[in-house]
Order: sequence, then structure tokens, then C-alpha cells
Amino acid sequence: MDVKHAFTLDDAVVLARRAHAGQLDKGGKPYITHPLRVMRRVEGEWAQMAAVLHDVIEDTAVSAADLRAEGCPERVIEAVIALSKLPGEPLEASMARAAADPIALVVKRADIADNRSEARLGQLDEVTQVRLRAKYTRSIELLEQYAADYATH
Ligand SMILES: [Mn+2]
Repeated sequence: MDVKHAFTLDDAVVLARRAHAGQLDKGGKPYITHPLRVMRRVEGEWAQMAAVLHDVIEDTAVSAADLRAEGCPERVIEAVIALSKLPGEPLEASMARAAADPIALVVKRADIADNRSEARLGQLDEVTQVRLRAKYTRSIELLEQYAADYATH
């Protein structure tokens, strides 16, 4: 009997853990703790899958084709692509793309919220904190501006 195993949230977590294995965040903690926190900040299975996988294409060797080969739902892959900054891409363009995809939008909001949380920023030196706070404030402003534009046009 051939029972095709449907891709679950657990599969997404295992895939993300494997992809980020050995990576550390700016505070020296295992990187995977960030996507896991972002996952807990969103609701719905696809959004949670996209959340735990949101940095996989941008920051690891895993590609969209690899996600597809693992059986990850196409809608989740689309959202992860929308969340993946291209090399050299301006912040405006990356926020516009995230805002245009409803799943990517909720994940990006949660991503920025986690990035600017005291738990995360507090581990960093003062100069880095100031720089990142400004970057995340600008990011959320752009994201919400594009989201509002898309909602009204
Ligand atoms: Mn992130």
C-alpha cells in the first residue's frame, strides 16, 4: 500500500532545524530559536510553516526546489520566496514583495517583532542596537505602507 505522507508542520520544523544547524544569531544563540519564535507568533498551518522556514532560502543552502522536493506546499514555498531578500536588493523592494503576499505579510510582521524584541536586541552592543532599531523601524514602516497601498488599490 502506498500512503503518501503529507507534509506537516513538524516536517517544516525538522527541515528548518537541519538547514540552520550550526548557525548562530548575532547574540551567539542557535539561529533556529529565531524562526521557532516567529512560528509561535503566527496562526494557521501555512503561515506557521512559512514562519519556521522564512530564512531558509535566504540564509542556508536549501532552495525553493529543495522545499518542493520535500513536499512542502506550493503556497508555503511562494510565501518563503516572497520573504527572501535578493542579493543587493533595496529594503523598499523586499518589503514591497513581502507586503504583496498575505502569508508573507503576517510572517514578516512577526519576524520584525521578534528581531526588535528586547530579548534579542538586549544581547547586542549599544552601537549595533541603535543601528538595528532604526533598520527595523524603517522596515515595519515600509511594510505597513505597502500593505495599506495594496489593500486600497
Ligand atoms: Mn528572520
